[in-house]
Amino acid sequence: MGGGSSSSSSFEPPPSPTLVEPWRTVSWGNNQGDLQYVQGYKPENNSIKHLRVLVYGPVGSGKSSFINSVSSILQGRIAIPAAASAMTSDRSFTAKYQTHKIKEGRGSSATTYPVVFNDIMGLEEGTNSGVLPDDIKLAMMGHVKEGHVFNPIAPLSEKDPDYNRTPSADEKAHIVVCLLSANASEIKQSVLQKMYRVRQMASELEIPHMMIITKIDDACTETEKNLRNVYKSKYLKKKMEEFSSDVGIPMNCIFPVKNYSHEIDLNEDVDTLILSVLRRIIDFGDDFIEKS
Ligand SMILES: Nc1nc2c(ncn2[C@@H]2O[C@H](COP(=O)(O)OP(=O)(O)OP(=O)(O)O)[C@@H](O)[C@H]2O)c(=O)[nH]1
Ligand SMILES: [Mg+2]
Repeated sequence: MGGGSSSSSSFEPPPSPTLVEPWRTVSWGNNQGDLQYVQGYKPENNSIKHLRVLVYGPVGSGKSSFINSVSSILQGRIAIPAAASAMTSDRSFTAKYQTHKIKEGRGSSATTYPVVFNDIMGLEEGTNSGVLPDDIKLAMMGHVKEGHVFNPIAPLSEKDPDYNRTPSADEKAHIVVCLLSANASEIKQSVLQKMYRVRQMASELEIPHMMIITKIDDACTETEKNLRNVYKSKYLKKKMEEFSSDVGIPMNCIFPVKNYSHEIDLNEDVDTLILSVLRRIIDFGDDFIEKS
C-alpha cells in the first residue's frame, strides 16, 4: 500500500538553489562607468606614485589569476603578467614577492597604471609551510624587497639584505585583500587562524582590508550557468557569511568574482564583477592614502 500513492509530501519539489531577488544590485552590461573610473584614478597625494594592493590567501585561491584578470580588463585583452598555476596543488606556486604593474598604452609612449598589485606566496596548513603571517605584516609595512623568496620557517629579519629598512610611502600597502575560493570544500582551521591574524595585523596598522571570493563559477551550478545569478545563489551567500565570520570581515567588504582562467577572450559579465570590486579597492585604498 502506498507505493505510487500521490501523497503531496512525497512530491514536494526540492527547495530552489536561488533566491527570487538578488540581495545586492549589480549593473550588468554597463561596465563603461566603472572602467573609466578605474582607468582614470590617480592618487592626489604627490608623494605617492601608485596605490599598492597587497593580495594574500590560501594556496591556489586565485591570487595570481585575480591580478591577471585585472590586468586583462584594463588592457582590453587577456594578459598573464602574474604566473598562475596550471592547477590547484597544496604547495604555493608563487614563492617570490613581486609587484605587478599594469601597462597603459603601447610602444614608447606606454606608461603604467597608478594601481599596483603585490602577489605573495600562499598560506598553507601547519607551521613549516606557506608564507608566515608575520611576513605578510612586513609586506604591509613595505619592509619586503622586490624578489624576496619567502621562507616558511623564519620571518624576514632586519639583518637580511631583502629587508627594506626605510620604505617610502608608496612601498607600503594601502589596502590588503584576502582571497578565498568559494569552491574550497573546507578551509583548514589553521589556515583560517593565520588569516584572522593577518586581518588583525592590518587593523592594528589601520590598513583597510577586503575579501574576494573566487571560483564562483566552479562552486555553484547556478553561477556556472549564468554569472548574473551570483547574488541569487543561496550557496554563495552562505559561503560569504561563513568566511565573513571566520576571518572577521564585514559582508559589505566581501565581493565574489570569477577570474579569467581558461578563456581566451574577455567576457562582459566577468568584467562587471571584477571592476565592481576593483572600484572599491581603489576607494578604500585611496581613503587610507588620504588620511596617512
Ligand atoms: N574556474 C575558475 N578557476 C580559477 C579561478 N581563479 C583561479 N582559478 C584556477 O585556480 C588555479 C590556481 O590559481 P592561481 O591564480 O595560481 O592561485 P594562487 O592563489 O596564485 O596560488 P599560489 O600562488 O599557488 O598560492 C589555476 O589553475 C587557475 O586557473 C576562478 O575564478 N574560476
Ligand atoms: Mg600565485
